[in-house]
Amino acid sequence: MHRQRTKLAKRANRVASAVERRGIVATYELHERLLGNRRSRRRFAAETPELDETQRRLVEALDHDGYVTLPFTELLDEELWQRVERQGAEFVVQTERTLAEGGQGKVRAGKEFVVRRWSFEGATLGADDAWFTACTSRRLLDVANAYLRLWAKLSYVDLWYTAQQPESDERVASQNWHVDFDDKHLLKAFVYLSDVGPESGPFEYVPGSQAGGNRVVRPWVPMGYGRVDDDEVTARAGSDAVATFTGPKGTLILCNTSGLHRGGFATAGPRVLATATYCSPASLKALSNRNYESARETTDPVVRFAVS
Ligand SMILES: O=C(O)CCC(=O)C(=O)O
Repeated sequence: MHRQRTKLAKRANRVASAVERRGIVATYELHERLLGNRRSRRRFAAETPELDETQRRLVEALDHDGYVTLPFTELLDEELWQRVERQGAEFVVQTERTLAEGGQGKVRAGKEFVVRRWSFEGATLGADDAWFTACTSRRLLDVANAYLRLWAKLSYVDLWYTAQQPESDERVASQNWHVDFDDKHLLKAFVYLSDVGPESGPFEYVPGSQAGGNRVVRPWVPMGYGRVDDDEVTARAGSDAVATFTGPKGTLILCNTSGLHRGGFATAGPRVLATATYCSPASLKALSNRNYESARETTDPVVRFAVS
């Protein structure tokens, strides 16, 4: 009797999850085709940003490969870089102190190897926050909007300290190949705040594997399929297909993570970076949450849209 009830409960749960999933997928499609994204595409088309040569080059590379990389100071100025670098150094001191005292810092369940500056604790960020200033600059935002062909939302802003771990550990969570399932109109920015070599958990990507790209391994679907095995990536994309982003401190990577990516398996020392996510208004995340409150005072409608 008890076993029968357990079986029934499991079945009911499965049905409920399938219904919920269908609801989420339908909501995404509705916002993608009719609601939020249509409005945001119209706004973009009415006021297409004027890009300079560097920005145009970035958008072209993103269109073709789904990623591009360059020194931070080729897009944004040296003074801002120095502020971001200082912010990173302070975060490292604070994090290493916490870890030395036996604390864990701000981590998310299942991804304890990444200590976050803000995580999802509702930070209030303004002009005094260097990385937030970079993320809300028109230089970067215009690239995101021009690539996504709409006014994007800035849904996540953070600093990450990826802790060193033994080589014998198994890769877990985002250390494995996966695609982000909450939106196909995605642009993530990563700025290395430590030198990143092959053993420091470099970010990796399969160029062209982004939604609509020329090397799609599996078509993108909202709520997706999580992890993809190494064998499938090699078999379908080819063993030479992977771009591994080693690079010095100050390297900026822009990437559409609706494509296959992984990173953060740092065995030679910690990896420190600043990260941000630009997405469309239809993103399952933008519809539900953002990890900060903006205290940035601006009358610029493009920036206001991104942070609201
Ligand atoms: O830590 C990394 O390099 C991977 C990050 C990642 O998977 C993501 O931001 O979606």
